[in-house]
Amino acid sequence: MPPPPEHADRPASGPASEQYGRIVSSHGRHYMVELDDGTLRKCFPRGKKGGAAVGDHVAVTLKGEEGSIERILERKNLLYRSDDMRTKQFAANVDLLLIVVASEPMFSDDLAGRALVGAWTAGVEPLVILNKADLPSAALAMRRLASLQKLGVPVIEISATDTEATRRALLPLLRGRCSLLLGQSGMGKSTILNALVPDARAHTQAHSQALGAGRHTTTATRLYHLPGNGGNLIDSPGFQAFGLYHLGPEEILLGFPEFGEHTAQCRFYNCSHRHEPGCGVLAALESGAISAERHALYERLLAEHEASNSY
Ligand SMILES: Nc1nc2c(ncn2[C@@H]2O[C@H](COP(=O)(O)OP(=O)(O)O)[C@@H](O)[C@H]2O)c(=O)[nH]1
Ligand SMILES: [Mg+2]
Ligand SMILES: [Zn+2]
Repeated sequence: MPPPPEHADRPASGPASEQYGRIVSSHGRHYMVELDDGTLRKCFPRGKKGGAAVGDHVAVTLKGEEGSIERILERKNLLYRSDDMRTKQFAANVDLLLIVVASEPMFSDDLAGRALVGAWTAGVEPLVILNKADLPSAALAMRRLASLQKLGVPVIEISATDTEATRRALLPLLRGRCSLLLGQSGMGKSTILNALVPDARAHTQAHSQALGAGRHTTTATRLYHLPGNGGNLIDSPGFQAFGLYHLGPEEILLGFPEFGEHTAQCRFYNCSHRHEPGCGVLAALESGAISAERHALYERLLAEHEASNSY
């Protein structure tokens, strides 16, 4: 059988022992790989090489029950965050980023804005899910999302505790695609996952047992198949920080597509859109065409990037 086109770097005939699969969970140094035949194998990266992420397609060689990851096949994208201490990979080959927010506890505008920038700079389509729509405070959260909605980012309201309604709202959007659930702790990611993947808890336990990893696996990132849907859903641990230190000035601008038309008006070709005279972006900020909150986030990301490169 010829390799599927999205795996162009699969040789038509590799070493007989080499098989292909997808990473469905990661636990420190080892990974769970789902082989093309649907079986799961615990795999280790070859040598000291790390860097594989959940969602990666990989070539592995099997040795008994375990395997080693020989290569990471070509990626469509990689979503990750970074600060001056370290880089944390969320997932690879993501089609849709589900940014989960809620009003109790109230989500952070800053973190939601960063997730959106992360999606756009990686070329991933974003969708904001406002969960806990049953709470009266949800209306306040919705108002705080207005600046993102104005940019054309879709926002849907759900109550994940209403399993049937959640399935009706989300499953059609996730069909045939790989989606990543991202959000702060307490926003309702696990509740959404359990509504969409009814046996998610059982799967999690099976993984933990196979890995001999016990209780510590609760913080792992994991890929689940949406039953009868052809889509996959990746659940990730909640985060309290979302550094984007790896993004340089040009990449940061990709996260602010609404600045684009205004940068054409800037007097200086190398304008940083912060303090320069004759800056089109600052003029748009002044007139209200660009939101103050978005421009403030832009300035924070630039300042963080500069600070991280200055020592
Ligand atoms: N009122 C309400 N509470 C919810 C909803 N979804 C989740 N919760 C609650 O919010 C808390 C955090 O949910 P959880 O799924 O664990 O969030 P996670 O940390 O993002 O995985 C739990 O107590 C849930 O029962 C919802 O739609 N409405
Ligand atoms: Mg959770
Ligand atoms: Zn400018």
